[in-house]
Amino acid sequence: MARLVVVSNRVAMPRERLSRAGGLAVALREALQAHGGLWFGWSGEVGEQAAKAPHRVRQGRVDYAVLDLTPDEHRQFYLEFANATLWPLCHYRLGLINFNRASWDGYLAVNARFADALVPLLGPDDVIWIHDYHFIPLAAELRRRGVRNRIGFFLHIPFPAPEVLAALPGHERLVRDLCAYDLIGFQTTGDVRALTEYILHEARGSVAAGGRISAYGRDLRVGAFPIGIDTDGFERLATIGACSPETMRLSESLVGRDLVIGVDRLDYSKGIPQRFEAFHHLLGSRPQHRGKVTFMQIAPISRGEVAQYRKLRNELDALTGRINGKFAEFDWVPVRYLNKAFSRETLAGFYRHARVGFVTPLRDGMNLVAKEYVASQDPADPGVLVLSRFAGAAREMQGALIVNPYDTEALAEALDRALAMPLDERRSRWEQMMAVLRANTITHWRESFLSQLRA
Ligand code: ADQ
Repeated sequence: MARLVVVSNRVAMPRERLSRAGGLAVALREALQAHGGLWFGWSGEVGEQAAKAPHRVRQGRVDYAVLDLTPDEHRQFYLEFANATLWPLCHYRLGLINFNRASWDGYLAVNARFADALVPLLGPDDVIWIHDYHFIPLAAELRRRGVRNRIGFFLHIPFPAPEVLAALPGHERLVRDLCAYDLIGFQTTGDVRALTEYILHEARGSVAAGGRISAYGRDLRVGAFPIGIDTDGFERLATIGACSPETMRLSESLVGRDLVIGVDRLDYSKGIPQRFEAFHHLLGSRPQHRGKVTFMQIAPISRGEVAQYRKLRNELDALTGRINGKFAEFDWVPVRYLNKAFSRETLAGFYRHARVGFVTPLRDGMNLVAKEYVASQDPADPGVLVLSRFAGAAREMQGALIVNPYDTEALAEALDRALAMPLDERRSRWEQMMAVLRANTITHWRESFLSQLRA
């Protein structure tokens, strides 16, 4: 079978512990190992020199090739255009978009430089799979350099509706470049619809059955490939994690109180302040929960150099103080807020211990935390997932209590209902969700994308 070339912003190098890197990195590395492959991307380092050739390492059948970014590239490509323009745009946060031409040029220039470095590493039969919003123009840059290989793209975050996308100066160029791929994969059918509407109404292209697109002189396909998790692996991890010293200590510290858990990168797309407000409202409107429920939010700092993220941190610090100041007792603190990462095993143990998984993004491509929470539950006594309708995962996790994260009272009601839900109902909801997670694992996701790309 043809060699696989994976391109992603961050590359999980061989020395990196995959238990930290997560399910996606494991799945991609497995695919590379199966038939031999190359993983190409940013090293995660910033260096003064814009090296032409990447730094290379080989382990087993996998080559790793990474480039550093210069300080200007890091600012314009990564901090500004990727994370302060495309990220808020794709999450429907037009008010947070920060656009300037220098960063757009920087984004295109990094894609061009990465294409220059990748071309000499490619063989004629390689199948190339590019990931995420950092590298949308990469296929077009490769085509300009004569690359004729099959190239696929998977977008991990939402693809915005045409009215939203049109707010981006340069949207035509971005979609035109997107059409240089042979296969585009999105998380949901909603994302597919957003692109096909753009193709029909803005690009004046055509769309036929099976996601066949003709636009800008190219024929390509688009489809929904909802990403999954390593379901069996997570189940096992949770059984081990449930007996870990950390979970034991968590359990002791709760002295029999119910736990509501939130786990996210500290990001404004995740709806964390809305979650805090809802818990505040629950305690205020339903006094029976005071002293009986603890809400633990785990949110390691992410993209700390971007201004919007610093603002969010301040907001959450203040909310924690406000809720705890108002409701805490000498022997109970309602909110535990931790800016820390934990091992996957510890997280799985915490999930299993929590009566409610509280996942309320304002927009999210998929949200793997929702799926991991479900896979970690004890089948005999599962907890309840409260899930935003705006997470891609809501399309599959129908057994969750589906909520509108903008409606504080409805969120508090859902928490109240989840905390009181009888065992029978919890089990039947959980079984529905587990059946989906068993059918659509991360391996299934990867193989269905790659088999369509190779076809
Ligand atoms: P993210 O926005 O990072 O991913 P998510 O899907 O929830 O969001 O994945 C986060 C991962 O990080 C999960 O595996 C989670 O366990 C882990 N994690 C979070 N907090 C942690 C902590 N404190 N300690 C350890 N691990 C932690 C993007 C998109 C999503 C999409 C994924 C995958 O934004 O919508 O689901 O890619 O496609």
